Amino acid sequence: MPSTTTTERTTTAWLAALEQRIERRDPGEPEFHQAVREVLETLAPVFDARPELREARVMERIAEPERQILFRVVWQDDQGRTQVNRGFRVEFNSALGPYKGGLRFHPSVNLGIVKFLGFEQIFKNALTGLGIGGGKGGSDFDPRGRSDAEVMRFCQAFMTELHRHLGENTDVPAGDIGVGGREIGYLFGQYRRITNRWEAGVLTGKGIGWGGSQTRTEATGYGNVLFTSEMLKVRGEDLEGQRVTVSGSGNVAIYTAEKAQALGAHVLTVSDSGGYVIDEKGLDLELLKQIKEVERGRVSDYAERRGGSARYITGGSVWDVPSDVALPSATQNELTEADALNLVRGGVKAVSEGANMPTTPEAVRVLQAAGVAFGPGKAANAGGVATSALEMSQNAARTSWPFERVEEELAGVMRRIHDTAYETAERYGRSGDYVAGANLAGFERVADAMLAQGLI
Ligand code: NDP
Ligand code: 2IT
Repeated sequence: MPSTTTTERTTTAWLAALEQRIERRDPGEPEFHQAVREVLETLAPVFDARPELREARVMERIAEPERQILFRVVWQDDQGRTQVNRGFRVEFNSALGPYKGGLRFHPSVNLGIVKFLGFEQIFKNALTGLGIGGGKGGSDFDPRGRSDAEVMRFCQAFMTELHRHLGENTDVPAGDIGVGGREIGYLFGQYRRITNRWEAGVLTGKGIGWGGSQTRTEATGYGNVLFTSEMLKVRGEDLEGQRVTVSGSGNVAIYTAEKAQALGAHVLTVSDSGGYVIDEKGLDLELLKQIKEVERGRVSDYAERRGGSARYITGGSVWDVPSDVALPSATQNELTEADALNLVRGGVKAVSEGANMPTTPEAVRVLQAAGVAFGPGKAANAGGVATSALEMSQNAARTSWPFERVEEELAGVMRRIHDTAYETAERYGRSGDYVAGANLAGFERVADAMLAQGLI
């Protein structure tokens, strides 16, 4: 039908112009632009079907954060020297609930990175169906090589400013790269001290003894493996006996490996910014946890202590290792077009993003064109934030649920997210395209709430 073609062309051109406006407005934020582009590229069908959304300029509104907070963080190191860092919190969208999303402490953190993460978080959180808005924050503070006392002083200084913007019904941070249980503890202690309130729901990822939820530590990794299993099920397969490669060796990577092993997979690799380990016998997770979670060591230490079956490769790419299933769980843009071509040559069947935006757009295209099942982070790694929302529910009810209950809820959420992404893609004629399905479904939930709430 020529008229449909014309509309589609017009919508695509309009979306491209919108993208350019967003890029011009905030230059120098390449990761944010990439995240916006990846969403806009898939939204034409919904704007064609529902012109009122275009009329109401909902996408322009979503791409503009509701509030951006930048602040100075001054603290003292163990030598008594003054250190100055920058703190960020981007409160992106609260149409569906309080701002919710992690804090990242890494030297690479800047406003563009926080905005990319916050933008992704809006759609991810909408997909969980659990009533949480989107936000993200962090600092260019580098926790690597810092003592516990230094990390504590930094967290206290960071929270001394951030606390005035938070609240269990306002904005609820959690962890991300460089922020785990230790940091959440120090942040919570300082929040409580300043506000004189036991407000458990103001942070998630807390310790089990003081308001934390069972399964939160495991949730992102477990969730991504559950999502991968759902994608494989559609193809009449499961994880039993599959060769799995995992990148990263932090929170997400470790529990990805644990769940994949529990489902019978052979998990071969982990990595860090220095290199990767290939362990032909399959990872020894107890040893990995001891080195990473207790000693805060490197994957090279793992290879040394594991003995014969493990090799450490300095530099290089973990995606050089052929596998049936690849689960990137380190950081953005870590799986490139060349890596994707390698994976396809090695016969990969599924790639699912534990990290946020780890696969470059060119790599996504290669994988999808080759018929590989591709799980985008917004859907595949939503188990972490979903379990954070379950932690908030438990905090609000002043109760705590057993591990099995939270794990069962998590499995249900991941199944629903998979089915929603799958069915939405079908409905819009993008069968099997989980990127389009997740973006369209997440966008519709946020857009409908915004329309109903007036000019916000
Ligand atoms: P951690 O800090 O626990 O671990 C991060 C891992 O990724 C480390 O092995 C680290 O290696 C590696 N890494 C980080 N930056 C780089 C880099 N620039 N180059 C190479 N390797 C790097 O973080 P998480 O496991 O929590 O987070 C991993 C990813 O998962 C991130 O993309 C995060 O946004 C995403 N995510 C996390 C969730 C959570 O609940 N924690 C939820 C959903 C997504 P090194 O030590 O050498 O830096
Ligand atoms: O990217 C993410 O979803 C997270 N880092 C978890 C956020 C959260 O609030 O649990």
